[in-house]
Amino acid sequence: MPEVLTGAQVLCRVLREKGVDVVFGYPGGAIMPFYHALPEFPELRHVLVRHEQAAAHAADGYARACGRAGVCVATSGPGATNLVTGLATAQMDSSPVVAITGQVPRSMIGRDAFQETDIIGITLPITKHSVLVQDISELAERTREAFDIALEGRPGPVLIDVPKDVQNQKMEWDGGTADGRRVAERNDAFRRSASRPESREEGLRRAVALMASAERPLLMVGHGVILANAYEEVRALAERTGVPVITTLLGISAFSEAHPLHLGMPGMHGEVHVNRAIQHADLIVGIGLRFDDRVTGNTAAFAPRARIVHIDLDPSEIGKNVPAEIAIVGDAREMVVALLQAVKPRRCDAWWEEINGYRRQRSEAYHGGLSPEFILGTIHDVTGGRATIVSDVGQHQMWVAKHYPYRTPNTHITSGGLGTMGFAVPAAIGVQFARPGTPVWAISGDGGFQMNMQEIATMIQEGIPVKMAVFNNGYLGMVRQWQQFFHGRRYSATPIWSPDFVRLAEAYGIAGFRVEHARQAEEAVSRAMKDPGPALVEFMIEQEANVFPMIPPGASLSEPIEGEPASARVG
Ligand SMILES: Cc1ncc(C[n+]2csc(CCOP(=O)(O)OP(=O)(O)O)c2C)c(N)n1
Repeated sequence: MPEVLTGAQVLCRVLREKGVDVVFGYPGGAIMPFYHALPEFPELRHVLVRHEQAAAHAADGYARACGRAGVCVATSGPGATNLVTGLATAQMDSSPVVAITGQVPRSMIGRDAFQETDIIGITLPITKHSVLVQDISELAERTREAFDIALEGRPGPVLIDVPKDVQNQKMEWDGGTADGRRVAERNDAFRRSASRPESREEGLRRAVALMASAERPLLMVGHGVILANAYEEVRALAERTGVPVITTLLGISAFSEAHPLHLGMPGMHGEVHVNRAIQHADLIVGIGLRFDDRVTGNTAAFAPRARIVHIDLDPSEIGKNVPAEIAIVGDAREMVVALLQAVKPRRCDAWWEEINGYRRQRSEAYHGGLSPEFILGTIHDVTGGRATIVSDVGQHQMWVAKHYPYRTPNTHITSGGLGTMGFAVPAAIGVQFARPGTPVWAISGDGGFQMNMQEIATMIQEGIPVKMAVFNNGYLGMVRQWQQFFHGRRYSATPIWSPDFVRLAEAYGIAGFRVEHARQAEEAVSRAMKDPGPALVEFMIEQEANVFPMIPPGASLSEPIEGEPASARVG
């Protein structure tokens, strides 16, 4: 007798078949059949978040940390719309997330039924793919495809919307009809044509020639290197050629910052010598990045002397932001291996000497004793550099990017593309699942922390020992900095009140510490680490500290602000 399964059971079977071990979600009317089936699948651990946005960020954090698809689940209507920010975040940063949403029954669709929302329409521009499953007969195939599409090629989020009656429909289970290969084949065909071998080979040949002849070459490394696991190959390429390596915000930790060939971060808050190197370079080999506007500043004035080689898996990225003279479409690792086989050893001593001449003393004026750099150094030292740092969005994010001494691949996780405040705390939950037994720190500002701090409850209920650092400056600091520099110091809507975070920790029953002086930092971080559960450390930092240097929005990389501008004193 063939087994008869409900749609909900089919969904769970496919999740299990895909090796899913954790699902972040929140129940509700239209997804109840799925939740009814879930207890029959003890391999699928469910984590009840406190807000669906957190489910999407947790799935995203999980995916970024282990490279497998992260799964989040929500009900129709408000549950589904609460996922939106998390999906857009995953889309911008190429993270493989599979979102499963309940939908009102098919007979009610289009009738403004209770909790009906067109989540396919809403998420169309912010997912790699989305699909409304119309019948149980296609449910297994669509679900498998969702995983294949999320992970295949350049990763991204996929949403499957499953009407409640489809979850309740029954079918004779024969393992499902297709195996998702159809989509993989289609994508392969697309990729094959986009990365025509002749043009790829020609591109590699020309890139090798340029790398041999350039006097001022740079390697610029992005998230694609982390996604492709190309650390060793990129290091080997740099070492063979002596070319300085720049890591973008999402490329941080793709190349050890202890390595003598590491130069730093480019762009809006990049070091002055890094941006000057870009402006003087005669060759930039970009690997797995999209030349985001936060990296380039005014694109018309970006790297005016450089010929650009752009290596990316996604052909639509090539030439999107900066014109590439040589486009190489392909996996970062494979392409770097191909370069490695052809480049001849060389050195760039004169170029290094020139760059070292650009270096300045750190211009960051910091008046208090408890500097962000000191705090981050303390977290690094106390954790023995083993921690994964998940940062939120704002000034502290830039301080983390600039000052945390990353040595280990893929230990820096942040929302780079969308810049989603509230990301760090829930994403850290997902990271902790992917890396059990290793320290995970969520580092937030007092603003972003208050956007998702409700997730402390999730950590407690699920026994997830994420450590949280809050950089409390009493402001939405990054916006306040812009107001100081560009709006005559009119601090409109940026002072922000916070609860007593130590008492908040107490209310949740977790360890909480406040650090007001540098001398208290090490003990607080150590005690947080020793506590077996989640812990929170609030750092009272200087209220009006700024991130320097800064390229004003729309300016070129040659126009950094390196200290308090005159306009800062106006008003
Ligand atoms: C969801 C969301 N809303 C608004 C913004 C705009 N924004 C960027 S940085 C920032 C201030 C962040 O303040 P805080 O979390 O206190 O961190 P700080 O900059 O002080 O380190 C704001 C409001 C954003 N990035 N994300």
